[in-house]
Amino acid sequence: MAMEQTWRWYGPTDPVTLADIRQAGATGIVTALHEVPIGEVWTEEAIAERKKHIEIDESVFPPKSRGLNWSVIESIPVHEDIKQGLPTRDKWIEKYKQSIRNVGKVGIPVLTYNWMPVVDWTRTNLEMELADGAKALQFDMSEYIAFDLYMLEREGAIKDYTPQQIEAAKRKFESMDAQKRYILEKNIIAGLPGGQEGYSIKEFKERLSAYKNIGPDAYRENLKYFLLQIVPVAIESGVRLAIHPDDPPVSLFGLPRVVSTETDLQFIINVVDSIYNGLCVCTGSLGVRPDNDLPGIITRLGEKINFLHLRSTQRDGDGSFHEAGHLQGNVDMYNVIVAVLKEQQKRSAANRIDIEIPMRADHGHTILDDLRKKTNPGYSALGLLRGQAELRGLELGIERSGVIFQ
Ligand code: DNO
Repeated sequence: MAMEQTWRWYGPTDPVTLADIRQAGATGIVTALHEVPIGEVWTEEAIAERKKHIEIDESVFPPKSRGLNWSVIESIPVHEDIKQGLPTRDKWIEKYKQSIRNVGKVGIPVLTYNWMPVVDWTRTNLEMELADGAKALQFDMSEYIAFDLYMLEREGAIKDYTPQQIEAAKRKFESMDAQKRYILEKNIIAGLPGGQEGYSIKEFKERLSAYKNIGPDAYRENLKYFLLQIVPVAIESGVRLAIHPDDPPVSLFGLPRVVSTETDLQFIINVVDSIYNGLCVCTGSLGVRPDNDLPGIITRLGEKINFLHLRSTQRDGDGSFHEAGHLQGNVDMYNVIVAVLKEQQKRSAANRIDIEIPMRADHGHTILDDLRKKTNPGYSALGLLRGQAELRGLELGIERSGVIFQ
């Protein structure tokens, strides 16, 4: 039984169209109502209207099915007051619950969210040139530290780094001209596509200061509080939650991060033991840490996986990494897919309703014609098409080889 092939679509303004996605071989759409302000309720009408747009082509008469369905929401972002555990959080949690109920009414089965404070996924360079001329997303530790120390000038930041790291960051900073510094700032804090918000340096500093007294333990408790409130609603509504791991899976800017390791994931699923309180396993995010054993995580926590982001990262030393080809880099994609298919077999034997786990190829390289186009970083069509095709081929090979029955 194959995984469900999905594709992230950024909505009607995405340069990659629904027709393109169909041709790429995906049947599931992953998207969000990006226009709804963070924290506000997603209304049943707005969700239903977007679903209809995705699934039915009304530009022809009579309207016809596009052969796609909206199978995963990515994401409904969590309001900062909830993450910070402010007294106002209950008001925002009520709104989140209402969104879950509305998602359930319209019938979208999986809802992705993340618990990263202030910043969502973070990269320093969106155009790292690879040996074959393709471009990849990169997180360069020295650039990140250079930004933190010399551009943001975060109070106390110096304590977070070793003398060697500081020296390397200083050299990096001195080698950059004003344009390079501007781009670095933009990449880090202006917000990547699908991320939560963009900030100016001043706003960013204000956001960071709200976390001054919130360490990892308190931050984890805030997550627990949130889950205890929303999981029962997700169960009632038939919506399977999928928390996305931290990307990268380490603390940035002194902020707490609590969705980075297997122990973190275990904590989350233990809060309420239900398939509705599940995970989005992003192999590229978790794979940045050598202590995350991906096939092992999938085998041990498999029952709770509601969504998969399949991609690979290459560690470049010192916490730096770049996005590798989907079958290259540090992620053992063969054993990842073997573990996923074994999990699906178990689900099938248990007659579960969610046997085919939705997967999408994540973060492709920018290649071919897309190098001359304006694209969403990591989400240009051709690189993802290559990744999706490679993953699909690997999956078929594994299935046919019978290895999952051994
Ligand atoms: C980046 C994405 C993230 C992800 C959110 C989930 O490519 O993986 O932006 O959508 O963190 O809430």
